[in-house]
Amino acid sequence: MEVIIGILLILLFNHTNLPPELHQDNLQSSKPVLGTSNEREYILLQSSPHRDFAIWDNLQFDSTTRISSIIHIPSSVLGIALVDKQNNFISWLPEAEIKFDYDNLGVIGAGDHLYWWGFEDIDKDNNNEFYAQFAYAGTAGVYPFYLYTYKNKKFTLLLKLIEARSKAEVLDLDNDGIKEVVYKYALSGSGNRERETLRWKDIWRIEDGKPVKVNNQFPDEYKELIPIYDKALTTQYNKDFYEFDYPVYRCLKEKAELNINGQFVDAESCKGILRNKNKK
Ligand SMILES: [Ca+2]
Ligand SMILES: [Ca+2]
Repeated sequence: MEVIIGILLILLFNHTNLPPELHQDNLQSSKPVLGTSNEREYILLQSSPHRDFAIWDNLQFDSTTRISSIIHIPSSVLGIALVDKQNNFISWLPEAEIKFDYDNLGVIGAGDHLYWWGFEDIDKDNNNEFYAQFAYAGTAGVYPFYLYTYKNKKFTLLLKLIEARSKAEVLDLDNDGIKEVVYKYALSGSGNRERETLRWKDIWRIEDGKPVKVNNQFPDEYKELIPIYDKALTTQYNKDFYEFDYPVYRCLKEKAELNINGQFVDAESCKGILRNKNKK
């Protein structure tokens, strides 16, 4: 037994002490290097709009170009840009640039963290879409989701969704070859109870080049929300807190049931109830 543990320890020790160059399998070129973090080296963005910008990660765009997440190193804020193979900056994607907010001495970008991204033809119109979900540090769990279409050599922002405790998925719900965007979120990110129970989801599809909500085409997707609202409306534990939002839970439940019955609705009017209630 001791021998086996010893071998495991040696293997573990050897793995974590690999020479640094063996950890750099994500990099397409190793020079020039601007700095290092625990995870990887930064590749200096050549012809950069700012000297502190580096390439964080790349997606292949075409034979000469990549879609790159760009990091402003001092602030860890990320943006998205087209970059050539020699690491020359070409252009930012719309609304995903890193900007300096001189009034507040801050840096604004698309997010602090890039969760996942993709570049593929999701609506089968022979033009690829680019999508990315970011995260912002903070308890509300705001994870901005961006969806672009690339047509006539131009990126156009189709969707930018920024809600609390959100999660986007790009998947083909009904196996018809067209992918849907499922965006789950909370109507309020102000407290644990709100984040977990004021839940909603919208289902988006690109139709004729425009994003449209198609919630009622996926009635089964709304069945999982009903028990969340029912529990919030009947719980006895900390009932006072839940009671405060009863009108919102009832509104959400009604909307979910309408989608289950095939009638399209979203939760915009429920957001209105929540806003008005909080004003009082
Ligand atoms: Ca497409
Ligand atoms: Ca589909």
